[in-house]
Amino acid sequence: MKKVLIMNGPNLNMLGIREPGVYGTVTLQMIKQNLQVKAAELGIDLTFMQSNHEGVIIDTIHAAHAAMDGIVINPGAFTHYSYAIRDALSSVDVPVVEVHLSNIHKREEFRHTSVTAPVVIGQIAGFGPYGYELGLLALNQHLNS
Ligand code: CA2
Repeated sequence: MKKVLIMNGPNLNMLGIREPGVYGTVTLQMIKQNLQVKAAELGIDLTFMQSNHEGVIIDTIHAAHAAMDGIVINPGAFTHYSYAIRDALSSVDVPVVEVHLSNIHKREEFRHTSVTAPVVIGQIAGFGPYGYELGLLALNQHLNS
């Protein structure tokens, strides 16, 4: 059974709880539950995590080496400036899909840059919570190809 790690960066624990106008009303718990259903359909063993701490995210990426077949990550605001997370992603030999709820390319200028995008297979942005499902499907296809 393939093992996939879903990672979420800072403030994503507030999804559906604060600022519903920007990020919608779906909570991270709801995203997790939906992904668990989709993963079961695909025969994937899913692990889900969220952290507000860069070091915890980096340690979790390192631990995924040899333990996971793939990663779907929404690094949150770390996307735009964390070279440490980028280096961690490129240090492990694990395929990664980057996901964003919002279309970061049509928001503020600082969100247009993703320092992690160059070290992942691909990026999905702008489809809300469905983006995680798309990310899982894309990763699954990559792992099976
Ligand atoms: O669109 C995305 O998924 C983001 O990764 C979300 C990050 C943002 O910094 C990135 O530029 C794009 C922010 C997640 C914050 O989520 C909140 C949810 C509810 C209330 C406040 C923040």
